[in-house]
Amino acid sequence: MTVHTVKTSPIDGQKPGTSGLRKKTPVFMGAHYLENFVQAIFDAIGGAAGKSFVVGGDGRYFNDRAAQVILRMAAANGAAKVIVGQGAILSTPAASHLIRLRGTDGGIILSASHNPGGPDEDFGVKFNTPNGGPAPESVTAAIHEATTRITGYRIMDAPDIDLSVLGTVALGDMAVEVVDPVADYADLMETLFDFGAIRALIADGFTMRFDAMCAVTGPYACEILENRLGFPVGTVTHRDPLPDFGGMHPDPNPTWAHELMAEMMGEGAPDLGAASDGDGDRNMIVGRGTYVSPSDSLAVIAANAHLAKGYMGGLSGVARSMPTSAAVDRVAAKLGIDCFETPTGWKFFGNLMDAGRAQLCGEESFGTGSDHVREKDGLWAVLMWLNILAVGGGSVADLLAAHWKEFGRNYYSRHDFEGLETAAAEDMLSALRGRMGDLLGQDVQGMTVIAADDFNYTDPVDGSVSTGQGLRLVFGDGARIVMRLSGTGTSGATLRLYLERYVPGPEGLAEDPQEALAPVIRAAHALAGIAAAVGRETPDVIT
Ligand code: VG1
Ligand code: CO
Repeated sequence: MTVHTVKTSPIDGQKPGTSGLRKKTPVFMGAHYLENFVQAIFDAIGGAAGKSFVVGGDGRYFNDRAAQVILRMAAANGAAKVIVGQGAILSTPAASHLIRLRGTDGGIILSASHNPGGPDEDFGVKFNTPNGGPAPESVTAAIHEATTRITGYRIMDAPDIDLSVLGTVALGDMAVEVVDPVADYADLMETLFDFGAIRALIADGFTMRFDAMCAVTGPYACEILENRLGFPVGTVTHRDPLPDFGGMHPDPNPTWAHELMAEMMGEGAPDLGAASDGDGDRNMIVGRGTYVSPSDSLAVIAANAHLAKGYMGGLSGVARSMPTSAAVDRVAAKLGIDCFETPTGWKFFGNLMDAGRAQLCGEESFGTGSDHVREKDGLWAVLMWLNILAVGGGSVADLLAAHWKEFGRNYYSRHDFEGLETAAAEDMLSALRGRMGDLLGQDVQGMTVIAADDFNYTDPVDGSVSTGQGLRLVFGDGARIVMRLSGTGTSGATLRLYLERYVPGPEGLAEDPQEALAPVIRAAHALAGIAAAVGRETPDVIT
């Protein structure tokens, strides 16, 4: 087994976005592309010599090949050990857990998460730090910098490792330990939730449907929901992970998980419906005939987490991304705990969780999780809902109605405009940014602008500053508009328009969100001139 240093030169655009580096699969499969990026990761963290890493991914096309390349590169770079999920499979939260459980020097996750997979779709690579969380901006910046001055990468000449067999084998001087991707994660869930109470709920006739969307959560959901909790076989649908996700778009929202939505809104729907994304870190929660917005899910979990055994002592604090609705803020205020507002992307929660300041975190984009790992965690959220319903009683609809009655309702929606011309979208936002000062005090759609800015964040733990994280317009009645461009796409630009309006109740709590938000939507279009700037009136996806 010889180690080669292969000559290479920098490849443009290897800049991680909101969550790792994502590109079209053929780009990642191009000459030196993956290798350059992986070498840059090792270089940026001071080399791999003597270190241990976790490697695994969501099983999408090229996952298996990329894992073999990374193993040969880790060995050539002198790593001591790589722990890899069987078949190179690990959900993002399971990888985060394994990094923490084994105390490794980090991990490399192969995933483009909610983006479709396949030979012509998307692939991605993400580095997680020893705390188990996505690399913070300082590390991703160092990785990007390393990609711009790379001259060679180290790789070992060796046959493929058989990753279907559990156990430890040698690759040169490096140990490769192939582990069951599900077992440790499932054990962790049993420490957090009351499986006995959930089993009793099931024995009482409670039914559920979990749509794994042909992505990585299939094996996890089958083991936990069917094998360990006792839901009947077939509760988990689209349960076999496929390299192209069976052509599904593994993003758990009403648009892409339409099969689940149809079942949950139809006759004889199960009590609870849920779906997860490509890499298992997102969740959608649906009750019988009742869609739960992710921002509301976060608030309901914050208010009821004490019903789960892992959280009985009460939450130390909560955090949400800036575009996420303020529903959880109201719960935090009642509980008398801190509520932090961070930029979009899970990497910003890591420091707060490490410092013990935020225990529960969430994003409007179907991401919820706690400090049990350092990633958002789809199945965790589903189990939390099951635990809350099992101990607290009632239906999803009852729980939501009671929550709104107590706290009022933050009507919320996100409108995505996809495939825009990047320059036009950027120009629109910079024009709006330039006019922010003038907008103060203006009346639009019967609402007055009382604050307008571009969100900047100073991390309260390490003082690092992140600028330009989204334009916000706040109105006198508590309504809010946020606009930013997606950092996870692989072609063109996606404008995300986030809309929110608070209704204290007791009247007006059961409106259709799009109707309740109609004036806010009109105000957003009028203020930003979306149609004129990017030529689009209607969004592609509404969540
Ligand atoms: C999106 C979401 C963000 C999430 C990110 C990664 O980012 O808005 O909340 O953290 O995806 O999620 P953006 O930049 O496209 O808005 V995942 O499950 O795709 O890793
Ligand atoms: Co994901």
